[in-house]
Amino acid sequence: MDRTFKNVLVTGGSGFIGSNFIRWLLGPGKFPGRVVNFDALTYAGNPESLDDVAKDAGSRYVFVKGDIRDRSAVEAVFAEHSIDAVVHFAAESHVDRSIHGPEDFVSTNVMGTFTLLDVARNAWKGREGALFHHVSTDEVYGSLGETGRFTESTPYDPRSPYSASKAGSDHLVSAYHHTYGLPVTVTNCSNNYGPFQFPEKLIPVMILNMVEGKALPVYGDGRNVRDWLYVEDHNAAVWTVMTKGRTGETYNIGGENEWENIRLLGRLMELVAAETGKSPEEYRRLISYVKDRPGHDRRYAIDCSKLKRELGWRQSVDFDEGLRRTVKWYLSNPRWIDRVRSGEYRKWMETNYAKR
Ligand code: NAD
Ligand code: TDX
Repeated sequence: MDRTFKNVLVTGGSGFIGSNFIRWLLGPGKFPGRVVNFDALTYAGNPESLDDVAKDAGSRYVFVKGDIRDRSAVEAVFAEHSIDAVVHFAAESHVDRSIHGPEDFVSTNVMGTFTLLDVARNAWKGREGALFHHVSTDEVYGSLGETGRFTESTPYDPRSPYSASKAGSDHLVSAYHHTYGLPVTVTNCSNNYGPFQFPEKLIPVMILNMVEGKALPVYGDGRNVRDWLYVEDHNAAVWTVMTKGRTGETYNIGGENEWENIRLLGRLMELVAAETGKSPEEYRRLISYVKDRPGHDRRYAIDCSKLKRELGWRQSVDFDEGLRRTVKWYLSNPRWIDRVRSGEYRKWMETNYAKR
């Protein structure tokens, strides 16, 4: 029988994947209980991403501004809302930022996860049916050559401060399960794309720079490969694992959809051109090969056959369709874009990207 929950704590629910998760979960016919979004609102968190949900869901949606490293704030939210499940999205998530400033990554991703785990362990002593779901990344497995795919038993080999901090958090989750019996599930997913992604990641950077006539910065030779998955398919997989997955298990999630960055950029140019009425050639002239990211992982590819075989998950959004939706969304939400670009983000871009 599927697991059921009453009060789900979503950490990082104002970020890209978390906000899409909450909108999806509180949509028709999925989950009758309450969602508590606990988010520190860093540069990457924008509560406006959930304005519609806050209006429509009434008391089924609660926002609490708080930091996962703040033990007393986490304890208070567990006690006040009788939390029986955690979906842990909150993290520092951008690889380039982790290269320039690794400290926040270790602090939030490792110490923050530790704090959450420890509070959950104390809050759930003797309680049946609770679950801590940890959202992680394929980057913990390192970098692939031309062939092969990451499975759940691929040894960890993180290369960036970001992926090392996520690997550390994965190990802590596993340790809390084996040592203290905390009921956990873990997912490691490939690259997500879709609406509400902060314009520092490849796809939104490229869409917005095309529209604004700015250079399109391609790192290195542009031949690095990523495996792309529409954010809603990731979120459906997370919920499938939370409700049907075996505790103590890890499930890989992926799009079975590998693209070299430069080829993806070509497709994106066609889709943006179809919306703006310009020619893809105009965008092609904006391509600018820039210095490579240090330690740039060459290729990611996920084997998600365990998730498909055991839990019956399937992705539902085809890549062209998902990219088309994403392009349309970025072209029709200038207010959201201005809002997220006006904060810390802008300062960081000015000091770091200006030097390239
Ligand atoms: P994001 O950067 O868009 O959002 C992160 C959210 O966490 C923000 O709302 C931010 O305010 C919040 N946050 C950061 N530090 C916090 C703290 N100390 N306390 C409370 N809240 C804090 O990230 P995302 O792309 O939505 O990623 C979400 C999760 O999914 C991360 O754990 C990431 O590692 C994982 N993941 C992301 C991808 C991807 O392609 N984006 C792929 C696989 C896994
Ligand atoms: O301007 C750019 N130019 C460029 O060539 C940017 C932002 C990226 N790139 C390249 C680097 C990567 O090969 O595009 C690829 C994708 O880069 P990102 O969007 O930064 O994603 P990535 O580093 O692959 O990590 C993402 O997927 C896994 C998320 O940011 C992580 O949070 C997630 O865990």
